[in-house]
Amino acid sequence: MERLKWFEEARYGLFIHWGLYAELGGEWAGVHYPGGTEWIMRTARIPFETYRKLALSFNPLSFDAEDWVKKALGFGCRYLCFTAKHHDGFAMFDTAVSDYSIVHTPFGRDVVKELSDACRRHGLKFCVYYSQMQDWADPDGDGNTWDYDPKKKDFRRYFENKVKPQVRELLSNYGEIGMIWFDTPYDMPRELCAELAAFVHSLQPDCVINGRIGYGLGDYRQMGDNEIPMLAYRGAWETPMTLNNTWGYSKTDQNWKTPKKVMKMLIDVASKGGNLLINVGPDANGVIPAGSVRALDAVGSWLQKYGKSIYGTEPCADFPYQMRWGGMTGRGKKVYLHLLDVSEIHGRLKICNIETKATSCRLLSTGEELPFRQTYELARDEYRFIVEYPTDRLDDMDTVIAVEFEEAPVPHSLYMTFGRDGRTEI
Ligand code: JFZ
Repeated sequence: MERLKWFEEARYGLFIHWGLYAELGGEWAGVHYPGGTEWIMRTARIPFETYRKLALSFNPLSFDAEDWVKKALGFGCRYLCFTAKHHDGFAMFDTAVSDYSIVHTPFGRDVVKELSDACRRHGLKFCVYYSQMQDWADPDGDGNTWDYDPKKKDFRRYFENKVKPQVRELLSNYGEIGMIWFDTPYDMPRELCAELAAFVHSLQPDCVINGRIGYGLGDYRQMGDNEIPMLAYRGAWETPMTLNNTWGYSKTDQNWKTPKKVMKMLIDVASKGGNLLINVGPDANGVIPAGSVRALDAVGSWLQKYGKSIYGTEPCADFPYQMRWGGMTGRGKKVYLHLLDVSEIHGRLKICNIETKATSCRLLSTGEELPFRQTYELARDEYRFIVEYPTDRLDDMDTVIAVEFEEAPVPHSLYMTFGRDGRTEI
């Protein structure tokens, strides 16, 4: 699908969860609520008339769209997805639907406008997150059972009076939107989801729609939060991932994933043809937490050197052996071996059952040729690819070996039954 081309090339995006909930940082009435702090209105059952008062004090004077976009580029991200409206119903953009929005706060500025303009200035694909079913500010939205009687809810009215007008505003007033990232469709009727998808493409035909529009109506498959499939799904897919344990800002959660852990997941996802959408949750002043910047800057530095082993890669074949040493990415006949943990291999990497003939092996960092050999063991009916690498010149994050094959490598048969002469019968 043509509109997915940029998405599949990108492989790595930055998710930004930012809204009124950043003012609370996971705490309410002296109680800290673990998990997603962006859910605090619901987790703490805060009445809407109380929660909305946060808008009277929201004034993130440190917010700087240019800084966020430059950080995203430094992280090596190729797209940026921003929460235009999360489940609390508060709009981080100028909307005619209600005054429950960022322009009716002391801050008064349209964050979506400033971010979309900055992304366009720097060639970063701008995308918006929109919660199309849950809306705890609206009696006809889903999820607020502590202020409103669910039996009186008229979801179609919510859909017509808030969802479609705001989706129209987002896809009409902010230039090209690379993707709209819908969320938690729950039991939204299929025909409404289909109507919404058609509505999006009537406004911007090239706008990618994520999988959480529901019923497989999206342009790609969406994994659950922090979930990576064991095997490669066919077609485009994406894993949304937190850096700590919450999407929104937390005053206490400093449990950042290490750069190496983020990289390992990025390699794992890319090896299966997926995208990683890694998240940051700026604080009430509009500052991205330093711990998340440090982690993502380190991954960005690695991508600066080795990005060609991630961006634009295609799913690798499923080889039959665990790769405890790291992972394999590639495109066509070029394969990148990512040595993340060499504690078990000591200068010699063996990969079994690659039947395709290799023509060269190089250290990606220096281009130096590495010795390698391929053998076939009749008695075991096993192909062996062995490459030797210098143990004194390893990259502490990830040492990448670029292998060129005669054609895109495929695994030897996975279904072997030995016949009399020791050969396989397939
Ligand atoms: C949803 C939101 O509720 C959450 O606040 C955040 O925005 C996240 C990115 O998306 O959370 C989900 C939605 C779906 C699943 C898990 C968490 N799922 O399908 O497993």
